[in-house]
Amino acid sequence: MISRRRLLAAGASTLAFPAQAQSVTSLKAVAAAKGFVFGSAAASYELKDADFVPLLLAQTAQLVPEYEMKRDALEIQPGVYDFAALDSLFAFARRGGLSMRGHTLVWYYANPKWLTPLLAARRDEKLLTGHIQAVLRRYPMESVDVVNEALAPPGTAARADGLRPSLWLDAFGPGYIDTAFHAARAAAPGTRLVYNEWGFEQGAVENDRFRATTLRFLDGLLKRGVPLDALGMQGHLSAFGNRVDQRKLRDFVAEIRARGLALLITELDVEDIGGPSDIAARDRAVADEARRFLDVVLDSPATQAVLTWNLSDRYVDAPDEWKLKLMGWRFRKTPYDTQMRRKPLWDAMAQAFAGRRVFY
Ligand code: 9MR
Repeated sequence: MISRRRLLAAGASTLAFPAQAQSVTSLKAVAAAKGFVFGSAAASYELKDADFVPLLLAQTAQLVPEYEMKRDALEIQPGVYDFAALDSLFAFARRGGLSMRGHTLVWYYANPKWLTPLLAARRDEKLLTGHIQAVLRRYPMESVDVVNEALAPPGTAARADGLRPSLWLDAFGPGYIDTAFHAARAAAPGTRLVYNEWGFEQGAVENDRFRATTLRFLDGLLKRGVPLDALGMQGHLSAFGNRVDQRKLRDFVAEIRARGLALLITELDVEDIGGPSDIAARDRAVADEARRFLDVVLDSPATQAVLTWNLSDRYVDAPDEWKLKLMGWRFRKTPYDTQMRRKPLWDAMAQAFAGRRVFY
C-alpha cells in the first residue's frame, strides 16, 4: 500500500519537475546503472544554501572541493594547517553517503605566498611530500589529483618534455612529478592516483600537439614505474569556440585505455562566450557540445567518472574579462540555472549517460 506521505512526496516532485517526472530523476542514478560515478565540484559555502543542498544530495554521488583542498586554502603558514572548510565538505559527504575526490595536491597555482621563496631557498623535498602526506593521511578519498596541469597549455611555448614552468620544476626539476606520486601512493595505498589536465578535448592543431605531448608524458611516467592510476580529463568545453573533434577525442581515449589507465572526467562545464544573446539558443548549444563530448568518452570502459565543475550556474564565477562584465554576461555552464531549474545540459547529460554501452 502506498502511504499518504509517499503520495504527497510523489505529487510534490511531479509539480517541481513535470517534464522529467516520468523519466530519470537523478544523474547519479543513471550513471550508477551504467557503471560509473557522477559527481560535482562544490565549495563549502554552498552547503549553507537550502535551495541547493537537496539538489546536490539528490543528483551527485561524489564531491570534489572547488577550493578547499588547494594548498593556499590549507597551509596558512609553513606547517600550520587550517582544515576547517575542508573538514566541513568531508563531513557533509559522509553524512550524505557521497564519496570524495581530492583536488589538488601539487599545482603551479593556488599556493600560499610563503611557499615559493621558501622552496627556492631550501629546495627541501619535504615541502612537497609533507603536504601530500598531511592531506592524504587525514582524508579518505576515492581518487585524488596528485599533480594538476604540469604541462604547458596548448599553443604555448614549451620545453622539449612539454612541462610548464613552475615553482616545483624550478626547485626539483622534472622529477618532482614522480616524487609526488610515490609519496601519494605510500600515504594512501587505497586511493586512485590521478594526473589531471585540460587541453586534449578539442580539435585544433595545437590540441593535436598537446595530445601527443600528453601521451609521451604519460608513457614516461608509466615506463619509470610511477604509480599512476588514471588520467583526469577536465572537460572544460566551449560551445562557440574551439569545438570537440569526436574522432580525435575517440583516438585519444583509446590511447589512454591501451595504457591501462582509467579516465575520469573531472571538471566538465561548457562555456558559452561568443554565443547569441538568446539564452535558449545558448543553452541548446551548450547541451549539444556536452553531448558530443560525453558520447565519445562514455563509449569507452576506461571512463569511470564524470564530475561537473559546479552543479548550478548560481555558483559559477563571473567572467574575468571586462567587456563581458560590462555586458552583464553570466555563464550558463552547468546543468542547473541560478534558480535551480534543470537546463538542456541536464537532459543532454542524462541521455548521454543512459546511452552508454555497458561493456562488462
Ligand atoms: O574554479 C576555480 C576558480 O574559482 C579559482 O579561482 C581557481 C584557482 O583556485 O581554480 C578554479 O578551478 C580550476 C581548477 O582548480 C583546475 N582546473 C581549472 C579550473 C578553472 O576552470
